[in-house]
Amino acid sequence: MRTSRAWWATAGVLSGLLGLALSYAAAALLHVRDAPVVAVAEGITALTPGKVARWAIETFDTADKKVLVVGILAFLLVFFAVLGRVARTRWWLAVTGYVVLAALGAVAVIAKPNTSFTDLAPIVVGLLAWVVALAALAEWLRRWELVEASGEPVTAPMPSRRGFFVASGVVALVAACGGLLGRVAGSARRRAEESRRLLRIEGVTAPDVPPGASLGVPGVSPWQTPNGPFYLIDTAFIKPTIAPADWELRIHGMVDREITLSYRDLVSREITEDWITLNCVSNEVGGDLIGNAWWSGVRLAAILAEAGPHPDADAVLQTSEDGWTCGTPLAAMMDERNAMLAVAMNGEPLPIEHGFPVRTIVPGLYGYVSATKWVVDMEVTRYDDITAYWTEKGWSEMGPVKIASKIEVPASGADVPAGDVVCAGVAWMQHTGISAVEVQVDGGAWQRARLASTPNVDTWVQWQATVALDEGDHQLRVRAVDADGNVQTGAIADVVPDGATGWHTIDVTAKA
Ligand SMILES: Nc1nc2c(c(=O)[nH]1)N[C@H]1C(S)=C(S)[C@@H](COP(=O)(O)O)O[C@H]1N2
Ligand SMILES: [Mo]
Repeated sequence: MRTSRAWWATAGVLSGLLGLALSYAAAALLHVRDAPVVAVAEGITALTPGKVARWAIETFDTADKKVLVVGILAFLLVFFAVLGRVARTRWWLAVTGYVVLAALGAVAVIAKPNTSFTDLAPIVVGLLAWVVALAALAEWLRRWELVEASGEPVTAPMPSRRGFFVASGVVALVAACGGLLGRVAGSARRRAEESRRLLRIEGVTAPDVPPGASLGVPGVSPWQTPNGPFYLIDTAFIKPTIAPADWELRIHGMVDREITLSYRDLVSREITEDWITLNCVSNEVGGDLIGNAWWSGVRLAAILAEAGPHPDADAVLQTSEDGWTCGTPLAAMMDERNAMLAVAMNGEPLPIEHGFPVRTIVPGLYGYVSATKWVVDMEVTRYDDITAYWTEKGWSEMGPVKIASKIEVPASGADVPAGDVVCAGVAWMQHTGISAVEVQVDGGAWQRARLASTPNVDTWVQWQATVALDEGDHQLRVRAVDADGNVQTGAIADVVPDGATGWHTIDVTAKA
């Protein structure tokens, strides 16, 4: 009787895994974008207050989502074991447990935008698998217990015990096959990757770094950020995988003519290309959620002009394939700046995680109000009538970038040889430009740094200065001045609600 407790728990875990595996396979087969567990994880993220979400991103870095999914799976394993044991004496309570889990999953799925009934099918499959598998295993366990309880000498091998093991093996095998099937069916990503690899977009060029843009100081971020190390920020657990042939962008709302663009329509237009620095509103002072790339795409001003926005419209509500939204000032998309539907990054089709096949790039605005990856919908509208993913969480409606600068060399906390010390880094104020960078030692006078050149006002600029440090501890500080003469403020502001401010300050020790 003792040992059979453990077998009930095992039966619970096996049934639980079977249900998860089959729901995962069903999700993949039905092309439901998220398996239920992932939907729950996304739901938890969406409900997480901004502060906690930021803490998670800082603590686990980009692994934050994996940590959450693994945490949910660990919780489920324990829960399944408990349900197995509960089923021994209170069958209906165990079934209720499954139903509650399934209901949670269903709520998470329904909470996502554009859900249909097929999106719930994986949950129904999983729930049925749980109940059927546990019922089958429980049947054998009860027989086994009856034989043991009868007190008669047990002749090995006991048929009921063997029956339980055979049934368990079958459940485990089906679960494994289900998991495998899910993986195979999850080939959407592979298809998108394949089409991306074969894609050649006419008019897209791979640039060289403009002469003079890089000062070549070791330790400073490369002026052109390669695609691999380019920072990644989004709310998608599983990145949307859209083959160009399946992509469409609908432009509608307060317009004279609704437009639907296919990928072919888009890339047959004139391609515009530019160096543009993209940064995240969540970038702390001195942080590295920033990158500079050569973007190729089609100017949004031309496309929007064709749609004919109404004069009283002031915003564009952009939606991505995975349901993320942001509100962008219509004016910023239509003025002389190079706001574009980007199809390539650094001369290559967009990497899938950076928005393949099409994303928005608007110079001068933080990503959260402009840089929609996997963009599929643009509604011309009014700010008064909309909210978006991050504004619902307390971030500002408007997100123009703020002037900023940082010291990359020497590294914070470094030991440097006393004497003349090279100090270098980057500064940025996209769509305005930087006119000067100044450094300060131990609160003394501000010293002008040398600036590299830039091809336009939309990129960051490298700077370099030489400061004299005598032996001992020192504090180095940097600030920038924009092309309009505005000096970067030293007032410290948090990243919420519209971007951090303050002078990047580091400590170094000069040694003889
Ligand atoms: N679909 C989608 N697009 C998105 C986001 C997102 O969560 N989902 N995040 C935005 C934010 S906050 C930033 S800073 C940029 C980051 O773009 P990157 O990951 O290519 O660097 O993408 C923007 N576009
Ligand atoms: Mo961001």
